[in-house]
Amino acid sequence: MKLTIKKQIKNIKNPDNNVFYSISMFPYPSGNIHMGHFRNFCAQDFFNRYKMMSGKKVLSFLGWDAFGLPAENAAIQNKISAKEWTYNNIEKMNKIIDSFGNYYDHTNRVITCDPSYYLHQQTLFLKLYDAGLIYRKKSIVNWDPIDKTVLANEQVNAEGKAWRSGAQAEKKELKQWFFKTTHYAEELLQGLQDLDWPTRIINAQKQWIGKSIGYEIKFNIKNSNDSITVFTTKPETINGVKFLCVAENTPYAQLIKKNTNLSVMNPFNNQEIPVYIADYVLDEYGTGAVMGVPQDDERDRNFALQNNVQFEPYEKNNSIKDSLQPTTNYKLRDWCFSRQRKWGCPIPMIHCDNCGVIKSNKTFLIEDELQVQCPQCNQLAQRETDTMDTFVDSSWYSLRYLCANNQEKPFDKTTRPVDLYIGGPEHATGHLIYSRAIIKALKDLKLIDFDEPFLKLINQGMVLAPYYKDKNNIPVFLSSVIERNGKFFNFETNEEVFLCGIAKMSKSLKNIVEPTEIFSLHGVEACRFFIASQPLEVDMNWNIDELNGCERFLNKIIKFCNLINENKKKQPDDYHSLDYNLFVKIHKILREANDKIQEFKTNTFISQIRILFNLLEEQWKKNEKSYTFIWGLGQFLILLWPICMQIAYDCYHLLFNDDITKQKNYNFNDDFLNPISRISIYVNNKHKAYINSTNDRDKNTQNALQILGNIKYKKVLYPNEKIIKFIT
Ligand code: ANZ
Ligand code: ZN
Repeated sequence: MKLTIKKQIKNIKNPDNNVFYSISMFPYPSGNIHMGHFRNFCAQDFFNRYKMMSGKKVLSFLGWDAFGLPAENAAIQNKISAKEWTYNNIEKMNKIIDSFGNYYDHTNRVITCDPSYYLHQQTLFLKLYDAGLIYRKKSIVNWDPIDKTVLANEQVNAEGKAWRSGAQAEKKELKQWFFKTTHYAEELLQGLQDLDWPTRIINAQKQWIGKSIGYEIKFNIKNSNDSITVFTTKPETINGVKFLCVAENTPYAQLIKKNTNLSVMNPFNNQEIPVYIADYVLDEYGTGAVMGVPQDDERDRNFALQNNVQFEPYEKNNSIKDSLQPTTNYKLRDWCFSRQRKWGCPIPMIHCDNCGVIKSNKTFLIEDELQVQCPQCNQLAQRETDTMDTFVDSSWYSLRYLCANNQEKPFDKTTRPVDLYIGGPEHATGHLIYSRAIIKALKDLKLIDFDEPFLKLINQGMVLAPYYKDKNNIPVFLSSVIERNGKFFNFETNEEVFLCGIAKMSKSLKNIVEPTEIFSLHGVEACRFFIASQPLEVDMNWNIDELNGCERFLNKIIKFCNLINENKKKQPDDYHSLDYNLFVKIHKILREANDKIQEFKTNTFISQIRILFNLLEEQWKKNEKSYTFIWGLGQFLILLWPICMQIAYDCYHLLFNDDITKQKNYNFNDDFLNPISRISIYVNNKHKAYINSTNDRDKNTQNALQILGNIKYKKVLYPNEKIIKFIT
């Protein structure tokens, strides 16, 4: 039997190969656990447990991304504190997560709204501030007048309405705190090469960083000593330039406002051209000014048509690049991370009338007085009331998990990058950029010795479910729908309902499946098995028929193990012989299954589990019992254990009176090969089969002939104890 070498999974840098640090993106304590959590956390657990079975020390934790606006809003509505609301929810959610059966190290708990976390975050802030990586500047922000907070661009819709309150967002100039993400633009880009991440996330980050190599060209203003410099990636279009456009918030715009008849000279052909202010030019990209080439650029053309600027074909200047120095620009912006919120990590800065805005000499609890003594002049001053964006909290929690009980420091030498990180793709250009940038900064501060937080990333797909509506087009709860003869009914009202499609589980479509409810109906292990049987990175349909199928399969396993156990007790002698053919078959399946889960392909792993079970059942039906058979059943249970721990544990204990968790995953180089000594059979120098060896040459010859179907031969040779050769 020839086994091919399987494609290796990418060899990711792992400082200590015996440790596997593996976490899911930590949840927000909203109070609800949904199937999306279940899928994400359980998938993580499958890999964790598989790694445990392979002898790795698995580090896995569950924490809470516990600051944020919903707690504050709930506090206003429900008259309980944001803190109480948050901790109640954590407790509630923890109970449900416990029932998933996942492994976590609970001795190190990270809850970001806990002082044991956010006080350390303030010390990190101060270090980053000292390093010049944090600064304060005026910027125009989207302001929500109802929620009274700054909104990110993504939080304002096309009509300019705030995402949460629905208020018309206002533009406001405010002083905000920024982290210098741009300092890391090139490193963030280069670092992507070493990451084992989904291609679409890598591409999204590349695009977000937006590296662009171009040239700066200076246009002198007519009758003035001033000039306007543009950034262009197409300098060869210089002869087609019909105007310059500058962005509103630039010093250039000020010049135009002063002199509305401003024109500049094209340095390459001395043509005089007008200058405009246009909102398609970004103030924070390049130089904030562009040269308009209506002939070749669509935005420039639209602008020219609107403003009656004439243009015609022109000659490209292909040698212009020789006289210019290339410059690099990035789309990436510095990160504005201050929020006008109470329920967040305080920013440890002081506003003093005498000294200005200065560093605090201590960290603050949320509840601390706003009035403080200035550390420089001892006068009464105010501490900063803005708090940090929750993405600051989530940028370094993976470091803290490993040493969450360290009271002196945010983290220590035991911290390390995450080997396997699982979470949704929606964080591609948010959390996953912020965290990478902060980790790079912490490395620069020599606080850690690695510069990427997450070595391997997997995005799990969403959990979808069918949704139904009644004849008035009103959604009906999925749990109230039953099928009768191919039609669907609401069993509470007996009215017919109609299947409308499959969509992400949501309250509005009433197609949510409650984890606790479904566990009590089918058992959590059937649900885990169902999750594992779907390709992890693709959206999955929560299909009850398929879940029922999983449940049936698990019941079959239990029944089968009971049956074998009874038989083994009655006829133990049947289970001594070695069946080499069966061994090879099982071996092949085990090899395949192990490869698949190492490639994080749970669905094909499950297929191999099913194939192995079918093989064993077949064997049993043919009444072909052997030591190999019972060994194969044990291996089957070891494979199953990461998915269905309880069933695998109980069955293993029943059959072998041993603890399954003390076993190891099957290994191709394992000694299992050795106790079975085999002989190769050749016919005319062609390898045909193997048989188990006996010490008797004649017996071996007879056995071989039996397999070969009693062929006629001229001669039989025994070059050594491992080979029989027939010459016909
Ligand atoms: C002349 C030209 C002719 C341009 C042409 C493009 C096509 P990327 O690749 O994204 O870097 N540009 C420069 N600064 C800008 C700003 N602040 N806001 C908006 N647009 C800006 O794009 C660079 C190109 O985008 C530059 O090259 C410039 O227009 C424009 F046929 O210059 B180009
Ligand atoms: Zn002062």
